[in-house]
Amino acid sequence: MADYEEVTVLLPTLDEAATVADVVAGFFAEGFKHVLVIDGGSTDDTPTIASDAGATVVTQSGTGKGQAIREAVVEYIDTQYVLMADADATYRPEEAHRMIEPLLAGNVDHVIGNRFANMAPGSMTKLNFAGNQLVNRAFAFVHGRQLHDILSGYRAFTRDSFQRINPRVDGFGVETELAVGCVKHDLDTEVVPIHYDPRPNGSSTNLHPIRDGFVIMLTLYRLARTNNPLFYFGSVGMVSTIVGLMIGTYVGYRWFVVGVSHEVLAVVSAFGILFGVQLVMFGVLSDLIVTLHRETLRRIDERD
Ligand SMILES: Nc1nc2c(ncn2[C@@H]2O[C@H](COP(=O)(O)OP(=O)(O)OP(=O)(O)O)[C@@H](O)[C@H]2O)c(=O)[nH]1
Ligand SMILES: [Mg+2]
Repeated sequence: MADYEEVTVLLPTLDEAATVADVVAGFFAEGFKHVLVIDGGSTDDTPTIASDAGATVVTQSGTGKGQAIREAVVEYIDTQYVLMADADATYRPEEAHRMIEPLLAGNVDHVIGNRFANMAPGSMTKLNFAGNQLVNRAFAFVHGRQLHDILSGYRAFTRDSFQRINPRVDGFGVETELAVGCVKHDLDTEVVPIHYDPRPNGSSTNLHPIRDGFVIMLTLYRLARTNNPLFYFGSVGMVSTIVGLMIGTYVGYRWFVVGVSHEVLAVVSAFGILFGVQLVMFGVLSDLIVTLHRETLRRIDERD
């Protein structure tokens, strides 16, 4: 068995009393030495149960899974590697070796467990499944890299790379931000196929699919500003241009065919087109800056 002295298993918890003991025990059984539970103020006995199972338990100072992960990695973890999982028994500790191996071999900075490789029936609702697919497609399109399952909660990374990404979001957008960070900082990332199991009976979700789905999509878009500015500005610019052209066509039709003029609509149309084209140009320029900046960073990295 590999030596896991430099690995901390990180489990964020919020009301996971039904499962946390098994999850903690599972990771110890696989040979991990440090299990850190960061609790979000559970109203059940999660912290006591986790601590009885042998984990180090701390309470996060803020709210949300993202804030919990950030606080844990920055304030409490001093090992070189972090293995992050949910405390809801949906990920298998037996698969931790495969998750951590690429890191220990020194090949990569960030490992993502791909739940879609082996998804047990009933582990994800239809809505969540569709939402995940949408987010993964949007990510691949906007950020230009296919990572298969960017929202996966089973991840392993070097502490160093986490600090380089420096995620800022507090809630369920944290996985998105980590994935975007991998592309932005050009980190070596590996996708490992894993199993995803249903939450056991008596355990309930903290995820609000609509609200959190919206937050995730917004995070994806917001982070495009520094990663793919052509999309960030260009998409809004295109919409504005198209709307302007459509209104313009209507105004033209009414003027030439019917003989009625619409001054206000004509102004709106002109504004939409001018604003849109300017935004697209701005996107092209920003894209240029980002590309050059990346090139500079790559050269600096090469020299170290
Ligand atoms: N510390 C902390 N942990 C949280 C918070 N919200 C969720 N968690 C934990 O983060 C992990 C992931 O949350 P889940 O509710 O399982 O979300 P999910 O895996 O996307 O959704 P499911 O399909 O329901 O499993 C679980 O272990 C939760 O207990 C929070 O605000 N603070
Ligand atoms: Mg879960």
